[in-house]
Amino acid sequence: MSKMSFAEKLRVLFKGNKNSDEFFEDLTDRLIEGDVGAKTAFEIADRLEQACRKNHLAENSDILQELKRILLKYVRETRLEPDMTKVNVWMVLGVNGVGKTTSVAKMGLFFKNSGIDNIVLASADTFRAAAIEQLNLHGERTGLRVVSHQHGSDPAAVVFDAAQACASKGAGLVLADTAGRLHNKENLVRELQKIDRICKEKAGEGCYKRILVIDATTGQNALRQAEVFNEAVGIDALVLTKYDSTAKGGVAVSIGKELGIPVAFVCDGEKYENIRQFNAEKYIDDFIGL
Ligand SMILES: Nc1nc2c(ncn2[C@@H]2O[C@H](COP(=O)(O)OP(=O)(O)O)[C@@H](O)[C@H]2O)c(=O)[nH]1
Ligand SMILES: [Mg+2]
Repeated sequence: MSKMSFAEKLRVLFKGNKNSDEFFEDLTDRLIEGDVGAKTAFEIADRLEQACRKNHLAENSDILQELKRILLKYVRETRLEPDMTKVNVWMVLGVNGVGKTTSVAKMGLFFKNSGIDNIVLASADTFRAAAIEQLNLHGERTGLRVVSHQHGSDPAAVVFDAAQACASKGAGLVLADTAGRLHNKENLVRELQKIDRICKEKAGEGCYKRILVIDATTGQNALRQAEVFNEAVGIDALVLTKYDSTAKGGVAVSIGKELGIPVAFVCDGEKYENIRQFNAEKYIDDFIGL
């Protein structure tokens, strides 16, 4: 398969005749290859075609600006900031391997570096012993406090203790790592709902967030994951990981359009500093090569 990015393919496409049906069909194909999702890709191409006809757009730059405008309507952006007068509890969700544990540590350090203290990482993926060790190691490296119980214990109890520890200082931020066994959907949903209740109970008014971690390289699987977790507990925001390892990245467009879930952070590497707040406009500019 070609390693060309969507932006590069778009540049090739724009060398041809923009006034043909073929152009919009090819654009649809490129959008699908870019992980936008078939349904959304057809809609985008349709809208662009209509706008081009209606406004007699012929210049590459005008068509690109119109495409940007359309994509920006679909992508959602949010800024996650803890309210430091209260206890904030953020539950971090996602299937195995997407980068939950790494993202918990990255967000913890991100907010620590922005001057927020009393950050507690909760090791609520008690299903795997390695996950607890992994978070402890991140705690040592970043200087962030970690609350953990032993392997196999009740994840909701870990979150409870972490929130308690955080609340003892009046206010703070709990970032809870969770397990992601999607193959056993029913159990996962039950377990998440139990953790969800504790988080809701422990967080201050408006300070509970459910954050879904999505691997940007997984394409339309990511949309399905978002649907499952959104149905189970409701998702407030996304963290998009492994943006460094994909030439595509259109998944934020389809999740924004289909589910209306906004992106809060993008991660583009394994290091702690490889995290930034999501900027929809910059994301679209990168995507289409503006
Ligand atoms: N290239 C890259 N790798 C990442 C990123 N985020 C996480 N990873 C890697 O993905 C793997 C799984 O991460 P982990 O946090 O353990 O996933 P979890 O199972 O969801 O907790 C690890 O090797 C991470 O270093 C990212 O933004 N870019
Ligand atoms: Mg993990």
